Amino acid sequence: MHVVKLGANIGARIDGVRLAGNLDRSTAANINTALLEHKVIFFREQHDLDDDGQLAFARSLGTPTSAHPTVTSRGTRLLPIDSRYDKANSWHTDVTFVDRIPKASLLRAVTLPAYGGTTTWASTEAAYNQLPAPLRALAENLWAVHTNQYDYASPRETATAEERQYRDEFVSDYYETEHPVVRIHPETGRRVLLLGHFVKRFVGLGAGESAALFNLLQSRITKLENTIRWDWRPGDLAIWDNRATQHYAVADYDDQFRMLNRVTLAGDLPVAVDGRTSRVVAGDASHYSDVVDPVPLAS
Ligand SMILES: O=C(O)CCC(=O)C(=O)O
Ligand SMILES: [Fe+2]
Repeated sequence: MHVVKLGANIGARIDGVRLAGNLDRSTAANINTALLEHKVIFFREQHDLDDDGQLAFARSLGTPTSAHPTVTSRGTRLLPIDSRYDKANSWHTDVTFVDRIPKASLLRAVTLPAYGGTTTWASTEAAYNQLPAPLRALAENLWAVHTNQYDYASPRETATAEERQYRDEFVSDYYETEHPVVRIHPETGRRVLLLGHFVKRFVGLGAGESAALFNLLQSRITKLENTIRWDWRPGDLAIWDNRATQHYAVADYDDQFRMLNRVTLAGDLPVAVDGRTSRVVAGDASHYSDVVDPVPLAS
């Protein structure tokens, strides 16, 4: 296994591993270590990996969740990321509207457009490290309200019937959770920022001040130096640490069809700098995901 670093703050490609075979425990542990260090890792052209193989590989790294808390009509184990329904061209960390934020996601390219359709990830650890002391103090004392009824989910005039159907399903149950803006990463012990497009406002602040502060912190996360952009080939698999990143699917492929399959791994409850954990305001996510405290994968 050969880890090729792709950027100073985020991203590595892993060569020399065939994911469809039965991976031994030490290889799985090395992959997890690379994931923690590089935040998003890429495996090129794993053509013999099918849905079952993707799930089996995911199980060597953790405990899969069901497909999604609310989007359940398109399969229960894998979530198809299908351009006809949603393009995810907005910066986010996955599923932060529940308390048990996923540890990681594994995304595999199935059908790609002839041009465009890259995905970009950003390191929320680098963004935290770059904060000047006064902004760190501010962020460490801030809590955000995350909900699945976020702005981006609101229906647009131009939405197609498929997009409307997807959005209706997305908000078919209401979830709201308060998370610290700075959380201690459960495996690395490092501080990371926790924001993204499910944030509705900050606890104790109104809409206007929340928007100003959100933009200030969010723009530090998505600074280009903190990002890595992946140009997919069929069979590519990306894994991101969903506790230390945000991502954005670039919607620059017109009306072409694009499909990738996602398997998500269960995570734990975020812990703030002062030791408090995230708090559910509405919704019960226990059918979606176990709360899984990280166990070191023995090498
Ligand atoms: O379409 C992509 O590249 C990523 C979509 C996304 O946000 C996800 O899979 O969580
Ligand atoms: Fe996503």
